Amino acid sequence: MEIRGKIVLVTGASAGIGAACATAFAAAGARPILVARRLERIEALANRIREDHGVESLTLQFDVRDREAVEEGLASLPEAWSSIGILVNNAGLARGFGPVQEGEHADWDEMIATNVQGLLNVTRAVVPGMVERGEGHVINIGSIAGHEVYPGGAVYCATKHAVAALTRGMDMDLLGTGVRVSSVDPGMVETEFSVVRFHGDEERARGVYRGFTPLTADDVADAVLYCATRPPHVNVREMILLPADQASAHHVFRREE
Ligand code: NDP
Ligand code: 8X3
Repeated sequence: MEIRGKIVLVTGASAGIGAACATAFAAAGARPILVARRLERIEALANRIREDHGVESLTLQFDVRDREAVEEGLASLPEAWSSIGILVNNAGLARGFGPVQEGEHADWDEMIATNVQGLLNVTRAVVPGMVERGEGHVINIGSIAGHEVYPGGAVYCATKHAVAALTRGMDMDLLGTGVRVSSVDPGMVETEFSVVRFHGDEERARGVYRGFTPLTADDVADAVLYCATRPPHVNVREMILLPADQASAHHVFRREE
C-alpha cells in the first residue's frame, strides 16, 4: 500500500521504537505526527527528519494517560494534519520488576494507565475519523509479554496481554470499515525501556542485554513499516519479532564475555 503523503501519528516518538518508526515512515515519504511528553526530544527529532528526509513533521505534546489532553491535542490539529491514515500506538513502559506480593501500586498504576488506558484514549480519539473516511490502519506495539508471562513481570505482562486482546477485539469491531488493526510484538529491544523499568539504574539496564544481540528499535520499525505497506486486502494481525538469540520470554542464549 502506498504510504507516501499519508499522515502517521506515532505515540512515544521521543525515544526508542517510536522515534525509529517515525523516522522510517518519513523516509518512506509519510508525514509524521510526533507525540510524547518530552517536547524538546520530539522537536529535535522533527529537525532531524527534516534534514535527513526533507519531510515536515508535526509535534504534539501530551501524556497519553490524560484523556482530556489527548482529546484537546487531537482536536487542535490543523486541517492539513487531521486526516490520520496510520496510528502507531507505541507509548508504553514497564516499571519495576518483582513479585506481585512486593509490588508498588504507583508502578502498577503507571503501567496500566499508560499501556492500556493511554492506548485506548488515543485510539478512541483517532479511529472515528478513519471509519468516516473508510480507511486507516492502527498498529499497536504489543510484546512477547502479551503472549507469555514471566516471573517478576506479572503486571507488565498483564498490560501487554490486554493490548493483544484490544488488537483482536478492535479488528473485529472494525471489520468492514476499511480500517486495519495490527500488532507488532517484539521480544527484547535495546532502548530506554530497561532504564525506565529500573527507575534510572543504567548498570542494571545494561545487564538485561548482556551476552547476546538484542533487537534494535530500527528492526521493530522495519516490521511496523512492513505491516503498513501491505496491499489493502492484506492485514498482518500479529507479528512476533524476536532476537535470534531469544526463543521465548524465558529463553535467551547468552554468550560468555
Ligand atoms: P522507550 O522508553 O525507549 O520509549 C518509550 C516512549 O514512550 C517514549 O517516547 C516516552 O516518551 C513514551 N511514553 C511513555 N509514557 C508516556 C505517556 N504517559 N505519554 C506519552 N508518551 C509516553 O521504550 P521502547 O521504545 O522500548 O518502548 C516502546 C513500546 O515498545 C512500549 O509500548 C513497550 O512496552 C514496547 N516494547 C518494548 C520492548 C523492549 O524490549 N524495549 C519489547 C516489546 C515491546 P516521553 O517519556 O517523552 O513521554
Ligand atoms: C518488553 C519485552 O520481555 O523484556 O516488552 O518484557 S520483555
